[in-house]
Amino acid sequence: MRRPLSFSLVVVLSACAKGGGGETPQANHNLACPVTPKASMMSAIQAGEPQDPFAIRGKVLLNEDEAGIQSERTLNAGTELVVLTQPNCDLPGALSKQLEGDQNQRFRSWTLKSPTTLAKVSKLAEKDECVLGVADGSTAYTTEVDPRAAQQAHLQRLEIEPALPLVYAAPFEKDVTIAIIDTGITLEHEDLKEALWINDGEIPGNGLDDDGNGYIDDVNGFNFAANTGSPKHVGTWSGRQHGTHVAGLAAAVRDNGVGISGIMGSGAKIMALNVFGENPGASVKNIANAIVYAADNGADVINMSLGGRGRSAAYESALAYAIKKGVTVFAAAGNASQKIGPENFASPASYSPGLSGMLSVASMDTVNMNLSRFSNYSSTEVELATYGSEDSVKRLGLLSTWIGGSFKLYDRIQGTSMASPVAAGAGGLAIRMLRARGYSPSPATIEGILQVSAQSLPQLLSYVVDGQSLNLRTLAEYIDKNYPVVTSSEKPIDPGAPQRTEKACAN
Ligand SMILES: [Ca+2]
Ligand SMILES: [Ca+2]
Ligand SMILES: [Ca+2]
Ligand SMILES: [Ca+2]
Repeated sequence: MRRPLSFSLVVVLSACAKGGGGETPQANHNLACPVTPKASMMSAIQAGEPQDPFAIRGKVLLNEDEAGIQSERTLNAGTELVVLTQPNCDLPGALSKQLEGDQNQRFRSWTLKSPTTLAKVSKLAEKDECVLGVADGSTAYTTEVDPRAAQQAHLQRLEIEPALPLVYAAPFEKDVTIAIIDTGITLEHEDLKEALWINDGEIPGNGLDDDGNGYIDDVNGFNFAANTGSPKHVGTWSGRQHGTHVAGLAAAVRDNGVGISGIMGSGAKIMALNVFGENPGASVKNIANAIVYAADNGADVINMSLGGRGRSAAYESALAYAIKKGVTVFAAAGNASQKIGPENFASPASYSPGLSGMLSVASMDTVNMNLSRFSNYSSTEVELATYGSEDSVKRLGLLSTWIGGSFKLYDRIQGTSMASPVAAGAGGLAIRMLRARGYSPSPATIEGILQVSAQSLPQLLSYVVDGQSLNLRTLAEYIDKNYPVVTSSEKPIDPGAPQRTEKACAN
């Protein structure tokens, strides 16, 4: 069930199969294609002239033929490209002197140290006498399974395996963008870097707001606390690990043979919005600005694994704005083991009952499907429960991505902060599935579907509306059954939120 990554061997090889004519090597720009060199060699022999069989002066191609015009495509730092060089070239240029690998090797690797665009790579390769072309690199893995997915008990409890074939049954190009409003994200993390949202209109590191959205150098998101273009975690405070963990639960890359699996581990992009900076607390101003940024820059889902006490009109208006612009919002219910609601108002979770298109999320233990010991609750105010711990009595959390460096790359923590991105990933799956079927679901529709398709668990009835517990199989089956593929060429429509009476029962 391996799906292509953004830079995957699968993509390159499929391009190869399509371009396999081989009669005119100049026209075939795919460097990974084994047909081209052979064809080229044949014509060279026939012409009786000694010629480098790889000498196709087409340069830089990075799968343009697969995805159309994409010279503005941004390539993240850490991206690995494969460069085809002249044999033993002793005129190293700007690109070739940065290559890794033995100089005798024709194909060498180039890892980008800073983000750049495809157009810039093309220009660099064009000027470099030693470079014949550049292709998308990728790593081929000996296994297609994420090695630590077996340690993610919540994936089994959510029945993700039977859900995924239904979710991805219909092909669909556009990724779902999930904004993580949190403490920042380890952008170079091996299991997150390929899933980062990229602001195509922004040129990195030039000190300019190229796309005119009001934020300078916001390539993967923004740091609202420090007012910088890098949303990476900063400082030395312990909470800085939080955002990376949350992001991995929602959207760490699935089936890449590395680490864990996010709930939406394919077809998702993570927009990193750091509202904490180096502070253990985030201001409402920064959070409200981040919500508006997500809405204005194409997010489909917002996750807020954060909370405080009391109301703020800034929160309310920012949340209403985002939902109106089509963003479904998820918020952690909080970890005080308290009943929340109008008398004990938890911000932003307590806005959820009043907003169709926003859900607050309580936490459950995977070990027994009970409410986690720490989780806030309310049978009228908290709209969904899902896993945020494996065993909250033993303080055993969920495994997800961690910041690395002198710390682990994967670790366990627990909280409603973990349950919320699990639900946000499920929201992303529902959006993807409905869009692929020709619909344009509103946030209210997504909230309704998540609630109606949830399993009602008796042990949760006192804690969550209707005891609703997320289950990905029942979610995907519900959409499959109730939203047939629309083949009309008309503009996609919002199918509308389902009626509560349609609610599925647990079995
Ligand atoms: Ca900008
Ligand atoms: Ca810029
Ligand atoms: Ca993975
Ligand atoms: Ca709601």
